[in-house]
Amino acid sequence: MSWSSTGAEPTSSRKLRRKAAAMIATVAAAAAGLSVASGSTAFASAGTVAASTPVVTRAALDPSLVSGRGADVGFVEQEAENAATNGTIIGPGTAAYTLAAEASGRSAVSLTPGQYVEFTLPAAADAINVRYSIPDAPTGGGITAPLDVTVNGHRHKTMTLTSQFAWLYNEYPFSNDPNAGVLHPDWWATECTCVPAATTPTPVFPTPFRPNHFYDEQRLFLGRTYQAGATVRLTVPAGSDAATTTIDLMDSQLVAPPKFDLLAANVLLFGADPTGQRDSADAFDRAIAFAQRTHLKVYIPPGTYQVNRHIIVDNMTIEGAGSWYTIIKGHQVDLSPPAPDGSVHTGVGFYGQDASVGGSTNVHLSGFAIEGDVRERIDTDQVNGIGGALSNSTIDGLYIHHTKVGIWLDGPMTNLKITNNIIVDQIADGINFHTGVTNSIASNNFIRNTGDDGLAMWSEKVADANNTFDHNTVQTPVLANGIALYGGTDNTVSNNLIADPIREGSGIQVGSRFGAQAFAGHVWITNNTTVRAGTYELNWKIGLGAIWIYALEKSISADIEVAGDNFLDNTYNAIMLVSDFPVKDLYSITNVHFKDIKVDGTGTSVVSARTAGSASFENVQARNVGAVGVNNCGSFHFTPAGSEFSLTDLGGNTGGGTTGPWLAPWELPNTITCNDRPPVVPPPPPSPW
Ligand SMILES: [Ca+2]
Repeated sequence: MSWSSTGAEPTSSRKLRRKAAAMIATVAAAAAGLSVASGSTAFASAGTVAASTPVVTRAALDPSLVSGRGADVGFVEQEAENAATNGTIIGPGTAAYTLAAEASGRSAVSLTPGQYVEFTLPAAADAINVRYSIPDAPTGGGITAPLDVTVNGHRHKTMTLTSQFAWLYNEYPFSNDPNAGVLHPDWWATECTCVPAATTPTPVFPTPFRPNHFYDEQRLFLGRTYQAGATVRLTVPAGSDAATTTIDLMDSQLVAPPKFDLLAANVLLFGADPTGQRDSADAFDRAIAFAQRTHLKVYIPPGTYQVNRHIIVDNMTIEGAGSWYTIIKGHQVDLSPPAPDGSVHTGVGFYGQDASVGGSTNVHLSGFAIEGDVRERIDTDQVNGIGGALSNSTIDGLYIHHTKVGIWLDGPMTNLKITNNIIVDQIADGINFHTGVTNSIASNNFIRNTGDDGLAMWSEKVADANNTFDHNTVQTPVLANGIALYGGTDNTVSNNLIADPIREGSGIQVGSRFGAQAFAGHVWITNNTTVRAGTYELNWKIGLGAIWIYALEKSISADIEVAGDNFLDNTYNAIMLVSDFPVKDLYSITNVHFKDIKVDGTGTSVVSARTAGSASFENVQARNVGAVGVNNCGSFHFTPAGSEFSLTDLGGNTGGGTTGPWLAPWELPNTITCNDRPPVVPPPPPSPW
C-alpha cells in the first residue's frame, strides 16, 4: 500500500504495566506438532528460569490458546523474555518507536557485551532462527556485530548480525538518515498537531525522528542434530561494536533433507554458480528456455546463486532443494534511465509477465529462498520477491527475505495458490493481491516484520474476488495491519493468527481506502485470533479495534460476517467501526454481523462506533473489559434521537468488566456513550476460556 498518512507520537501511548514475570506460559505441545521436553509450568523472569525448562509459545501465547489457527510451521518459537539470561528484559510496551513495541509479545532481552540469553531446545533441532536488533550507525546505513552461538557449552559459531536492513526514520516513504529533519514540513504532523511549514516558530522535532523497523532475523544451521534439552546460548562477545544487542526470540527446528530432482534442467548445467561468486541470472534464463523446449522442470540444487534482476517465468516449474539449501541472493542495481514501469532500481525477483500483455500462467515455484537487498522504500520500484501476474500457478515453500514486498501481484489474474512460505523482514507488505486477483488463496504462510500490511487485498481499479487468506500467521507488522482488505467481492479471511501490530493499523482491517472498488457480496472474517492488537492511532490519538472497519472513501454495506473470531489482549478496543471525521456525514457502515466471538481483555471498550450505521451481535462473549462495553459516538451529532449508530442484540452477548455487562440493555439500540479517551485498564494475560 501507499501510505501518505503522517504520524506519530512516541511518548503518549500508554505502557502496559504488567511485568514479564507475571506471564505464566505452560509448556505445551509445540506448534509444529513436535513433542516437547516437559509438561511443567514455568515462570519467566530474567536470570531465574531453570535452564532445563523451555517455554514454547506461538505469538507469545500458550499454544493451547491458538490451537488450529495460524500457520502450521516446521519450527517452534521461544521468546527470549522467557529464556535464561543475565541481560535485561525490556517491555512489555506498546509505544510506537520503541524496541519493546516491535518485539514479539512486546518484550525482548537487551544484552550488553558479555551477556547472554540461553534457550533450552524443546525438541530435536539442527537449525535455529534468531530475531534480534542491533543499533544503527550514527549516520545511518547500519552496522554489523557478532553473536556467539554455543550449544551445550561448546562454541559453535559466530553469527554476523546486521542492522543494514533495519532502522527507518521519518515520514513516509521514510529515510535511512537518523539525523534528517522532517521530510514533509507541509504535512500535518501529530507531534506538534500542526503543519510545521505553516507554523511560527517552525517546530523542530528531536532526532532521530520516528525511528522504526528495528529488528531483523537470521537463520543458522547448527551442523548436527541436538536433542530436546540441549541448550543454545547466544552471547554478545566482549568486543562487539553493538552497545546493545536485543534478542526477541529464537525459532528452532529439524530441517528436512534437501530435495534432489535428477529429471530436470539443472541450472548448474547451464553455467549457474552455486558459490554465489558469479552472476547466475543468464544461466537461469538458459535453463528455463531449455526446460520450456523439453517440457522439463528447472531444478536449482543446494547453493547460493547471485541474481540481481528479475527472472521472468511463464508456463514453468522451478524447484529448489528446500529454502534452507537453495538461496537466490541479489544486490540492488540502479537503473538509469528508469525502467518503463518507473523503477529506478531492480533486484532479485521471480516475475510473471505483466497483466497488460496477458500475464503468465502455469508457473510453479517451490523450495528456495529469495534474499533481497532492499534497504529503502521506493513505491515505484519493482523490487519484490515475486511479482507480475501469475494465473493458474503455485508458490510453495519459499523463504523471502529483505525484499520490498514478499509477493506483490498485479492482476487481473486468477487461480494462484500461495502456500507454506515464510516472508520476513520486508520493507513493505508481506503479500498483496493488487488489482483484479480472483479465485486465489494464501494459506499456511508465516509473515513477520513487514513494513506495511502483512497480507492485503487491494482492489484498485478492478475488484479482487473470491479469494481467501487462510491459516496464516502474521506477527509484528511495524506499520499498518496484520491483514487488510481494501474493497473487493466475496473474499474470506479465516483461521489466521495475527499478533502485535504497532502503528497506523491493527489486526484486521476492512477499509474503503486507497481508491479501492467498493466491497460487494460478502466479506467473511471467520475463526481468526488476534492478540495485542487494537493499538493506539497516533494521528487520531485514540485507540483502534483489533478489527477495524473503516469507511473513508465509500460507505460499506456489503454483507460482513465476523464469526468465530477471538480478540485477545486488546490494547484498546476489540472492534472499531469508523468513518473519518471529515466524511462522517457522507459515509456509513451497515450490514455487519458479529457472531460467536470471544473478547478476552480490552484496555477500553469491546465496540467503538464512530460512524453512522448498524451492526448485529450474537453470542459475543467478553471479559476483562476495561471501559464501557460500547463506546457509541455515531456521527457526532448527539441528537435527542441518540447515536446514528445502532446495535442489534441477537442474544448470547455475555460478560463484561468493571462497568458491568458489555452489552447492557441501557446501551441499546443507540445510546450515546461517546468517550474516546477513557482511562485504559490493562487486561490480565489471556487464559483458557
Ligand atoms: Ca519477544
